[in-house]
Amino acid sequence: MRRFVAVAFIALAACSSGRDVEGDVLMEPGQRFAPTELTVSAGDSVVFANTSKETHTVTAYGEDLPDEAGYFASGGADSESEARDSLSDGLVDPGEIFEVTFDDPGTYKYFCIPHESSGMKGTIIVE
Ligand SMILES: [Cu+2]
Repeated sequence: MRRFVAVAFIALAACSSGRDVEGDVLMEPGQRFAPTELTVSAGDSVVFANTSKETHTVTAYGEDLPDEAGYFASGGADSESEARDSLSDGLVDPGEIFEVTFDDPGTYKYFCIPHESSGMKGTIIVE
């Protein structure tokens, strides 16, 4: 039991500067998406990975979506207002990912609900 506690402590210390998880767009320490703009091809999937120690959401701005496109948000909400109303459902924990497949060309703007006012926003361009 003592040994288990010691191992757990080391694991926490190793993560102090952020979480080791891979993705195409990172939710980085400092409340930002990186890169803030990413261009992909229609049909591609984009993995949003939370490499910070805070929880975040990946939430589409509903009004800015291309005409044909379906709405997307971590947590599976069907609209921006639903996503905002069910914030806790959409939270992506540190070390977790959220994946979206973009079938329709266009520009997709999105944000993190808790950190929208801090400017935590991004854009996916689908060609
Ligand atoms: Cu955030």
